[in-house]
Amino acid sequence: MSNFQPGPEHKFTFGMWTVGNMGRDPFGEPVRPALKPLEIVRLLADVGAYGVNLHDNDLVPIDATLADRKRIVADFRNALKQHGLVVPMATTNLFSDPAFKDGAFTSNDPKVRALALQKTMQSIDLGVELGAQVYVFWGGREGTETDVCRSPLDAGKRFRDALNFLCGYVREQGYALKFALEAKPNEPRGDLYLPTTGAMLGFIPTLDYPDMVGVNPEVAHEHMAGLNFMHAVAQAWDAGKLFHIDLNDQNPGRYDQDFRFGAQNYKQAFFLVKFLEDVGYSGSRHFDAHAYRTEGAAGVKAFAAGCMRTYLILKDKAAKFNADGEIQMLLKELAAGDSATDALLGSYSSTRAAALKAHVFDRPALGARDLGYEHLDQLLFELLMGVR
Ligand code: GLT
Ligand code: MN
Ligand code: MN
Repeated sequence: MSNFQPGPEHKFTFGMWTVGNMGRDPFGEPVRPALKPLEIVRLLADVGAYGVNLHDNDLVPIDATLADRKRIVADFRNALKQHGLVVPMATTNLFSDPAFKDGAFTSNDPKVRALALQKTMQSIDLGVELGAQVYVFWGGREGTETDVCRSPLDAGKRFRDALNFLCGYVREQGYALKFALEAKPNEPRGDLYLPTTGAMLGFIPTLDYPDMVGVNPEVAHEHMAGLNFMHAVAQAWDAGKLFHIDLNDQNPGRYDQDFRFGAQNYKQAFFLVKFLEDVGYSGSRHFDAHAYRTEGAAGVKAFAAGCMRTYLILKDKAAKFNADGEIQMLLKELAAGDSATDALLGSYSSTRAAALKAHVFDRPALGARDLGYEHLDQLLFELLMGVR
């Protein structure tokens, strides 16, 4: 792990919209010039990324002719080849165009819903043409400012119908493509439907082809909802649904900040990286973030390099944590078995239930046990701060 140099084996990817972010916000104009797709590819190759992900309109303008599209895609493919970058994930922009101001798949207007399906099929074709294996659905405008306009039941049904339709399309085309649903609690709408990764996980089994559909949890989105991101990721992993992940950072209770990975919560970022590495997550480590608005070209590069370097530093810390004799001994002691009661636990049997009912516990002794988490947590702090 010397020098924390990113390589293709780390599967670090960035959205075109991340390093391409011009620093526009609701209060201010862009502070950085627009980068051409080919400049983005060069920049990402320079900093050592493995891949670049995109919305349809990050590459092909919404009003491009077929001839334009052909030329743009050919140039982009040449640039990818020249710089050794891949496109593992693609998605659709269903939020920028005013036609989608009241949602895309969940809109009350059937024409808007049909347009959203058409745009997504075309964008799926583009993604597959570029090699994408994961297709993300972030419902940027699927929500409300006021619930006077529609029932969330209708919205849910429409969203389900759209995903079922698109699964059917992908199957019929024979594409090897999986869908990953990305939750967010709010912004740009006042409230977004299916606001958390947990909500998405509950929704997936209601689809026609649930095996094709998983989740794309984003750090900042669960933090916006005040949740523990690593717990959400663990639930997704346990369900076999962690198809993709969006890494970035921010504190709870803020707007959608999309800060550099690890910029805000070192400890939570550590537990996340440790989780992904310990379980052997093999998908992209995708950074969905952007440089502070104070930055120019050099700052954008520092931002991208920082995301990957932070991940690798935390990966190294996770290995140190796993190899730390004292920490591991304490963890082992905490979860140590007890031969007298181990036999009482496990799958249900009537003998076990009867034995358990008859067992006498020393409840005060259980409550009086000092668990030692203060010491353990301090050891973690010292390990992370490099004084251990
Ligand atoms: C947008 C959003 C992200 C989504 C992207 C995919 S676009 O930047 O904030 O969280 O992942 O549509
Ligand atoms: Mn975000
Ligand atoms: Mn995201």
